[in-house]
Amino acid sequence: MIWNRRTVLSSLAGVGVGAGIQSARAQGAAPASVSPGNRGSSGVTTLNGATLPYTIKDGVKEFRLVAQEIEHEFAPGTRVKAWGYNGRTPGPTIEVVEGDRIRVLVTNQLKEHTTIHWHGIFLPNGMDGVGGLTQPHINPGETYVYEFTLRQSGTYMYHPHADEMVQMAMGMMGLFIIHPRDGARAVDRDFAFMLHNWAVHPGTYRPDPAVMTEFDLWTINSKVFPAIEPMVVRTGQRVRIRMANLSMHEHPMHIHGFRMRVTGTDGGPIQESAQWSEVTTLIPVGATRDVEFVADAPGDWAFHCHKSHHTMNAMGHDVPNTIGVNQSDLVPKIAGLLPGYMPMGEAGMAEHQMHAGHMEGPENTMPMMTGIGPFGPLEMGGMFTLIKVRDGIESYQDPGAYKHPSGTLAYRLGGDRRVVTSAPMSPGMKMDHH
Ligand SMILES: [Cu+2]
Repeated sequence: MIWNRRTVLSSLAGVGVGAGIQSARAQGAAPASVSPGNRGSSGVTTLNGATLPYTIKDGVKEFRLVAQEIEHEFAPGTRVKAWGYNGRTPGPTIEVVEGDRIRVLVTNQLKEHTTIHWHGIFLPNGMDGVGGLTQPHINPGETYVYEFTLRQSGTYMYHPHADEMVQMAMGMMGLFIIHPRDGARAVDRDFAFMLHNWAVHPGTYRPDPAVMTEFDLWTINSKVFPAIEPMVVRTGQRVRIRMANLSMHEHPMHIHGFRMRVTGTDGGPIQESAQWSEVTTLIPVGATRDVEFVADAPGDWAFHCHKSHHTMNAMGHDVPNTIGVNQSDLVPKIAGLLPGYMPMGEAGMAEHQMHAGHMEGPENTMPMMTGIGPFGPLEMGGMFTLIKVRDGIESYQDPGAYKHPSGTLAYRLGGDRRVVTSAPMSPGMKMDHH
């Protein structure tokens, strides 16, 4: 079946986009750059990310991806030399409409060969991007052209299929989102991100691709809490979250305050009668999941991986277990050998968070637990962020901490049960997500 311009434009209108905006974006887009915002033309917000602009040439949407080494910051305090596309990891999100014909020019600025595989997408075999099998590798300095017509909708991915273990460990991956041509399944807020793991040994600057299971950074769109953008939503809006996982572990992603309908996988949309509800949905390795919910309760709701080691930043895993161990008689002995030694961990690890601000760790290494909320330390890191639901907001800027209405806040038994208003976060300790 052939999709003419009118069909495509009307389908764009169906997902809330005017044709004028679309063509303005297309004309204004510079090749091989990313759009200034993280919100795509059809409305997907890639957390801390960007949408790849395109130009239209002979009715084909033409995109450019440049594979390259980049400087990347997981959160203030930890920077690495990673690999990505167009200056970022994950690469910019490709956002298109079912029926589009697309052309992607892939330039390799790495010092080794690469390819791009279009994960989950129906295409001619020779466009599948498996180096050595369906195409020669893209050597350093070369540009390859992929061109195909999109025959499906849903949430997919792109990633190298060449020296894959290394290139994905270094951060090379991106989202590929195809909107249905009939405008079906429109939502008010449409968020997307990729889950990943990194081995950045404390004090080092390059991810270690040899690590197979013991990673120390767990990221949402290559950021860790508190640097992950919150998902800001107006009360009553219908929300979709698209999650993709190219890490080496599965991630049970957990929502507070709502239940999520699982509405799609990288096999495409799930028909309504077959959708199911969960508050924790597993994102398997090499898969995507779409979930939807109606944000009918205001608040600052946590959203995170439920593997508790995945909401931590860098930590040693080979430490002796000191919980319940009285170390008082050992302190003078150890302090004689290690000046400044502090015993920790007898009652638990919460005190680690309290020391994070003034105890110096290894260079280029964030504290294991971090983030300060209106009521104190959050003791989180890694794959943790917030869904901020607010009544009547006009802007999706971070609205700050939620102010709990009287009578809706847990209180200390025997304490003064006054209305406790959320204290503003102290400057310098706020949850920075840029
Ligand atoms: Cu996880």
